[in-house]
Formats: sequence, structure tokens, C-alpha cells
Amino acid sequence: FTFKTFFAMKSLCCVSLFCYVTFTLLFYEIRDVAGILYPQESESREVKDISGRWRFRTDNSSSRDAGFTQRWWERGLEESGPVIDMPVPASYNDITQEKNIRDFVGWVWYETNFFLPKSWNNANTRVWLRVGSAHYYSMVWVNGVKVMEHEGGHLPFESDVTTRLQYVTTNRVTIAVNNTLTPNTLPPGKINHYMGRDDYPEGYFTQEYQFDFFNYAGIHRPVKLYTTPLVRTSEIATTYDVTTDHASATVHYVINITDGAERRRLFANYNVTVVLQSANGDVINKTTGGEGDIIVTNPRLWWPVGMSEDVGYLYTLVVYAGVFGMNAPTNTDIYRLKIGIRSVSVDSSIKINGRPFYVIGVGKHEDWDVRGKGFDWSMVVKDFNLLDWLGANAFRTSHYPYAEEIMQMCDERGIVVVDECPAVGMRSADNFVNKTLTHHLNVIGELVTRDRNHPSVIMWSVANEPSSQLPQAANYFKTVLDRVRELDPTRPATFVCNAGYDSDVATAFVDVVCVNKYEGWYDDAGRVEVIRKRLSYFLNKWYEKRGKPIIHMEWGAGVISGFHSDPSLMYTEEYLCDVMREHFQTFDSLRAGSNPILAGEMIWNFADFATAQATTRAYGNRKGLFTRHRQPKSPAFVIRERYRTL
Ligand code: BDP
Repeated sequence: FTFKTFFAMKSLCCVSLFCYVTFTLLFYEIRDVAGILYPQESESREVKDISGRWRFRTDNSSSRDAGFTQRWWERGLEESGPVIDMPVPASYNDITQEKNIRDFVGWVWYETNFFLPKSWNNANTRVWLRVGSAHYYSMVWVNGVKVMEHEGGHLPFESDVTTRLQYVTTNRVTIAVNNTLTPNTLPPGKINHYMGRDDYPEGYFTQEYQFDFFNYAGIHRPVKLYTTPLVRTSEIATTYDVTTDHASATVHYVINITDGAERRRLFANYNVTVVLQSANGDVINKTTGGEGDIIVTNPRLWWPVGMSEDVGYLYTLVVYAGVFGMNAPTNTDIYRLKIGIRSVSVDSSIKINGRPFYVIGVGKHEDWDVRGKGFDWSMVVKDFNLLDWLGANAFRTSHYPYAEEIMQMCDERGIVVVDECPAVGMRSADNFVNKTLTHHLNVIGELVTRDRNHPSVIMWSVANEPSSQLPQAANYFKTVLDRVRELDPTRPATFVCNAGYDSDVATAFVDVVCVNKYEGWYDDAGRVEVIRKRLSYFLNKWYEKRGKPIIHMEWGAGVISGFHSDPSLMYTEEYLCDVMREHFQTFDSLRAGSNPILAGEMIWNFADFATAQATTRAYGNRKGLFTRHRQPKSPAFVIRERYRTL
């Protein structure tokens, strides 16, 4: 199945009224998902980052509801109890010396104050409050008035707070965040109560989850205020057609213009001009209207690392939106979207711009010491430098959507992304129910609308290691994968599977089979001599079953930096080097030849990361090529040698 762009399909179908109507409906459906453009400054927009040192308190009441019964949002947080300093963005868990805060489950309260420039106080300006992400359920008040609620971590949410703001005095924003995971959240979890147990302290409970990373919580990404004119560009969706000889490309775009009452699609009243600029600002082409095509002759295509000398080339789509008749510059909203022109397709292999692309990458985490999952430019740039050092061309946003700034860097640096939903640890039947499904579909809507314009994203992953052998998983994943393709018919979609090739029922609906298997670790621990044969058998079985290209998404072994042994032993640096060499033999035999079945390899993991405490985890998961402090273990050099050669 080739992923021709939806727009190409639409024009092909013009001759048939039926098809035209069908695809037009789909076309409009794209608009119905509220996407959030990344806040950026322009001649019409200002951004004010209010992250920094906030006031913070955990709600230690036994039912964790004191904040609500005592209405903590109505006054300064200091007036209702003690507060401590808490950085934003950061997970709160590792900031203090308190075990209670590290392992806290329930509502925590954040608060800060800010002044606004008087220039923002005018009839043509709307002010938005935007939280980059908070884990997991959030409620937000401005000056004591509730302005929004959001379910789910890892994705942004925002609200028009124009009418809630004050210009003569300071403003107060209060954010309550709850990290509780239930069978129907993504990721799922459950609370275990020890009621009636005389051998546990009274009221004792624990949060359990079945994913392998620490459940960091708090406000993880920046909190920003930004302005727009009353009439603004609220969404942009772009897709591309590239001719096979690369001589020409078409950028298809759909723009949502929203007025002060949040009405959409009123293009007749608005004046929309769209200009495509080269990276150095030259005008390539321009057009008008809320939807349309821009032709680019001799386009500079977006290429990932290793496929061209010209990596990560980005054009800028400048969108001017104003109201007819009052088109003075002050009334015109200006938004600049960076785009990369490229096509993605899947037949017997994954193709970028029609050429086969072999994934050499890593599984990652947003995980750093002290700040947990809190966004931090130093760590982000360091990680990109390490990816470059390794020669990797890809990573998966295992196991949740990463910060938008990370996605932007992937676009610029030509790093391909498999963009993943936070559906990890769906291991029990009560995770596959309608309540979860509804939330899953919402999350997908938010993820796709947030990330659809990133050229680096070449595939959506809707889950990691669900129990896809359960009968109900078939319909569940068919529904979820259909939804992704409905929202974005231009990219392949998958989930990452660790069910047996003989028992899985859901990979029938994926475009690329993505599997996790730890030969020499969870399977045949310590027996590197069987890896080659077993791995090859396993991957061939998958190919026999589905006949689709395969990415080996997770493989690896735990290594404690500084442990050595010859012959190698599990947990030593030498052991992972041995495991790697055996894997490479099999990978090479399956990615070459007349019928290559392997489309890529991603080692688990880029760096050591924090997990829940467990007897199998010695100070976190140690499968990193790098330590948690980003220093290379010797296997990192083996991967570097391979990736740089490939
Ligand atoms: C895989 C999971 C990943 C774990 C890894 C491991 O997808 O999240 O961290 O195993 O055990 O099953 O290291």
C-alpha cells in the first residue's frame, strides 16, 4: 500500500462525484480536530514565558481533596498553607529531599503571578494561556476563575483568557495537577488500597503501573502567554506531492481561521494570503485562500541524515490572515510555519521521496536527572549532539509524545521520528474498554494535529506492547489505527508489538510490523550463541505472518557502566557488545538481498533512565548506550561504528 497524499487522491477522484464527496468530507474532518499551533512571535503575536520558580504544595489530606473543599485557587496559595519553591518546567519528584514528594500520588498545586504589558489591553488582542504539558490531569484558574481542564500528559492545552486578565495589578495563575493513573488513563495504572490490612499502615495505598519508566509528574513543559489578533490562524495542515523525478512538488494546505467567537471556516469573510519562502527568505510562490496548493519547481526536498548531503531543508509557509475591508497590518495575523517537502510511502520497504530508507535509531525517553521529564534545553541539545555522534537517523518517541521543541529539532537535523501515543502498559482486559478507547481517540486527535506538519514524523505509533493477543485487541486497534489514517492519510501507522507472532491479533491493521524482542536478555539470558539463529527465525516468522516490512523496535541488554568481564557476563559492557555483534549479523542478512524484510533497527535505549523501584532494576533501567549523565558506555562505540558505516 502506497501512501499517496490525500490531496492527490482527491484530485484523482474529481471525475467521480461520489468519490469527490467522500474525500471532501474527509477533508473537512481534518478541520474538526482542534489543533494547537506552537506559540511564536510575529508582527502580530507576542509570547511571554511565565515558567520559572513557582509556589507549590502537595495535597496531603487523606482523600487528596483539601484543595477543592478549601478552594485553594481563590486566594494566594501561601494563604491556605505552606508552600515550597518548585521549578517549572520540571517533574516535582526529584527536586526535594522528601520521599513523600518523590512518590506522591494525587493532587499537587502550583501557583505564580505575572504582570502584563498595557499594550495587550486592547479590543483587537486576544491573550492565550498555554501549558506545554502537565502530567496527568490538570485544572487551571486565572485570578480565581477556572479557565480550563485537560486530561492526559505529554500534549499541550490552552485557553483564551483575555477576559480574565488584569492590567492594573498582578495576575495569579493556579494549576492543580493529578498524576493518578487508572485502568482507563493513557498510560493506564491502578491504585491498590490496603484497606482492612492489619499488617500495613492505616490508609496505605500505592500506585501500580505496568510500564517501565518512573511516573514523573508535574508541569513538564513551559507555560506561556501569547497574543493573537481577534481573527487568527488557529490551525494549519499541510501535505505534499513530490513527482517521481523530484522536479516538482505541490504543497497542499488547509488553514483554519477563527474569529473571536471561535467560529471557523468563515473564509468568505477573511482575507488569507499564503507565501512560501525558502530558508533564506526568498519568495518561492504565493497564493490566496484558506485552502489550496502551492507549486514548487525544482524543490529542495527534506532528507533525513544519510540520504543526502542536503539534510533537513525547511521552507517557511507564511500565513497572513485578516478581515476584508480592514486589512491594515495591525489587524492581520501573521504565522510562520516551517515545513519540509517530502513524501513517505510503504511497499516492500519504507520510502522517503521514493527511495528506500533503512531506520538506524534508538528508543529514547524524556528522562534526565533532577528535572525528570521537565523540558531543559541543555539536555535536549546534548541529546541531539549524541544522536549525531552515533550517526543515528531516527528515534521513536517512546512511549509518549515529546516536547514540540524536540520535534522542531528533528525537522532541522534530519532525524526521522516514529511518533508514539502514551498508550504503554495496556496489559489487562480492563484497559481495552470504551472509556479508554474514547480517550485514546482524543489523544490521537491531539497528537496528530500537533505534529502533522513535522516532516521528521514518518510514522504514527498508537501504542507500545499492548496485550495484542487478547481477542478484544483486534477491534480496539483497528478502530484506533483507522482513526489515525482518517486524520492523516499521508503517513503509515503502527503499534509496537511484543505479543507472539502466533498469538497476536492486531498487527493485521498496521502498515509496518514493529516488534520488540530481547534475544540474549529476556530470552535465552546469557546465551549469545543462540541469538543469530533465534532472531532470524523470529523475524522470518513475522514476515511469513504479515508480509510487511519489519522494524526491530527494541532490542538490547542491561549494562552497568564500569562492569567488565571477558568472556562477557550479563550487565558488563562486553556483554552488550557481544549481543550487538550477533544481532548485526542477523540484521544484515535480513536487510540485504533480493527480498529484504527488515526496514530498520532501533536499539533500546539511548540512555539509562529512571524506573519504579523493583528487584530487576538497579537504580533504574541500565540498557542505555549512555549513562543517565550522557557519558558513553563501550557499546556506544560499537553502535557508532555501525551506524556511521551504514
Ligand atoms: C520493553 C518496553 C520498554 C522497557 C524494555 C526493558 O517496551 O519500555 O524499558 O522492555 O525491559 O518491553 O528494558
